[in-house]
Amino acid sequence: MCNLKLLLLSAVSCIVFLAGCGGGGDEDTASDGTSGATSATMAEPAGSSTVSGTINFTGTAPEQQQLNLDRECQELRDEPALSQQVVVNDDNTLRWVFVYVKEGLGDQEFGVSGEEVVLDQQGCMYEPHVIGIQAGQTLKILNSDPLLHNIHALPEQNRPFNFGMPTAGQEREQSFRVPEVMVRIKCDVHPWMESWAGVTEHPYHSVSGEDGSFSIDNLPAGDYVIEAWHEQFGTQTQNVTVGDDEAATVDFSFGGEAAAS
Ligand SMILES: [Cu+2]
Repeated sequence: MCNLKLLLLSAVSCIVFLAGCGGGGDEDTASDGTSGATSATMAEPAGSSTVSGTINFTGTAPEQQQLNLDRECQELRDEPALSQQVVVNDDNTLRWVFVYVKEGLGDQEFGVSGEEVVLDQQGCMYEPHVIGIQAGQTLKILNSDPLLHNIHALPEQNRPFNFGMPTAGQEREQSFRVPEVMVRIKCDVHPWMESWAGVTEHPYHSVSGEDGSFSIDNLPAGDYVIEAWHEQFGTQTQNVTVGDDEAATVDFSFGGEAAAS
């Protein structure tokens, strides 16, 4: 009887999430070796340079819109859910900007970081909204909610993945094989749920936080093109030269007149 019940359950979820069960093709991701944390090494050669800075916002900061959650999701939350698309901090800096080394590392090869990048589903929102991850690095996807989410990645260079996570405490590992800035991730059950992953060949990336700052550490000395990406304001690049044991500062400005390139 137990087996029959299981069979019925999976049949039902297949009907609801056809794409996740049929042509999803994500099953082999875990066995292709790219997500094997045990064999991963830390990125090398680790340098001694740092490029850091602040993402400033110019113009009038828009109000963060309150999202229209369904009742089931609202009941999980103490506070209303706010849109994460444009988040201007109190000090007029911009959150959720993905900053990375776009050019300048040449043909250097980097070991894949053994650290997992965690993407949680919590209160019917993704946490965090923007992640940086190396190609081949493990992305650990969690469901902290006692309800069904269907996580759906929509890359152009990488293999898409799409599957349901029906219970609280569920975990699943994925990875992206090749660099891609950016990969959109959404939930097919809750249309407001959206997250972005910046996938790079190397570990030199950062996401601006609650003070608008970013920091790219352990860089080798060199001449670099640094790109900053924001989902509404597009991308900007700047050149920077940094020597051994040096720290260089690169600030960006988005919004207002300085909007998207
Ligand atoms: Cu969801």
